[in-house]
Amino acid sequence: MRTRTLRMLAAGATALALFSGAGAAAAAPGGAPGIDAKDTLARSAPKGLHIGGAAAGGGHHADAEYPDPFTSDEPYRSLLATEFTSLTPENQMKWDHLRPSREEFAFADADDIVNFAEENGQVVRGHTLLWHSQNPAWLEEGDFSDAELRDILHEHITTVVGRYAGRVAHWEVANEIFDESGNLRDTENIWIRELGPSIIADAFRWAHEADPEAVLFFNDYNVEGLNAKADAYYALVQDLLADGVPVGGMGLQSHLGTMYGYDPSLPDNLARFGELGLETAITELDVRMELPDGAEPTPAQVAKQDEFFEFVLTSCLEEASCGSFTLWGASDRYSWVPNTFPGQGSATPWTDDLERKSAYCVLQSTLLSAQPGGAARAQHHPAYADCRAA
Ligand code: 9MR
Repeated sequence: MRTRTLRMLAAGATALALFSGAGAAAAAPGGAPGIDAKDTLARSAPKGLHIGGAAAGGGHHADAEYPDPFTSDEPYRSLLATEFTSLTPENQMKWDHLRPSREEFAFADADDIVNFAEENGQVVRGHTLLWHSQNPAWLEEGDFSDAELRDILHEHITTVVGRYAGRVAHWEVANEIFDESGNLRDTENIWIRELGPSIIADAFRWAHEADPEAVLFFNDYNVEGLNAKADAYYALVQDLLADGVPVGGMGLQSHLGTMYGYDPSLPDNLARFGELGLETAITELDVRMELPDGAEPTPAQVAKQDEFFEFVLTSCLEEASCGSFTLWGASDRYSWVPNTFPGQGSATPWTDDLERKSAYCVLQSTLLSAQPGGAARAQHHPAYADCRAA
């Protein structure tokens, strides 16, 4: 029986219906605006569920007008430290960040995040080791033999995973290896194209050798529901497990948009990977919306976004295998969305100024309702009315 399901049932009606209390949550002295260190997502979560956030830096931030968020924005760092129990380096462990050349590893930014997480009692989700995107030119355009490429990947995984052995709890080993039809990306992905699909199993084996304790994940977008892409992972994972490959988890990124809807079969999809013995995780949740010409979200868009966040969180809370719930961005200011989809945005639960949005309140109340005795506690929790009123 799934413990968290029981907790949710015990909590009774949906979280939103339970809130009627009023009151004010004071900001912690020295903390980020709107943050009370005792009143965070991390503190609201039931035991056994990590609440994660992406630590912003690298990637699209490198071309932005603002300085590197993770290393220089103190209120943002304070938010990361207090709201989350898990951090994912948004870009700082990707190949283009870690590997300026074949000979070099540039670990400074990744080390900063791992050290920060340790200081704050957080776990780290490593992201990522085998991907078709954000690879350095020296790799993509190099003229390597198959044997050399294999050595390069082996050395990378052994060195990176080995460096953080015991300090990175989850590794998203293989990222986005299937296309929407469920075919391996065997032209885009240099490793699969040059070395064949068996390199996927090797990557998991090498990662496991370098850190036997880390839980090793697949990770992808558009695999939230029961669809062709998710089916491809389900079939591959079964084959790999039958061969004794140390696959330990399935990550559903969950980049959603209010204009697209969400797939109601998410709980069934999580459950089937759980039944294979895998840990499951929501790894990159955000919910974007169309905001042409800098428009503000309408009440209908906000309501829809609230519903999407609540649905994904509830799906994870109700599934015992779902051990981690990560938000891809802890401020709209740093979200990848407007950069990739001009005219879209407002995708995270925090404003540009790190103020909590309606979606934050929904996440917090949904977490509180999943606590043992959650209904009673949630009913009187002052944070909800306060942040709804803000
Ligand atoms: O958020 C990341 C952004 O800063 C980068 O510029 C972008 C480059 O591809 O990658 C973003 O993160 C992606 C993640 O690593 C994998 N899943 C999709 C995410 C959003 O594009």
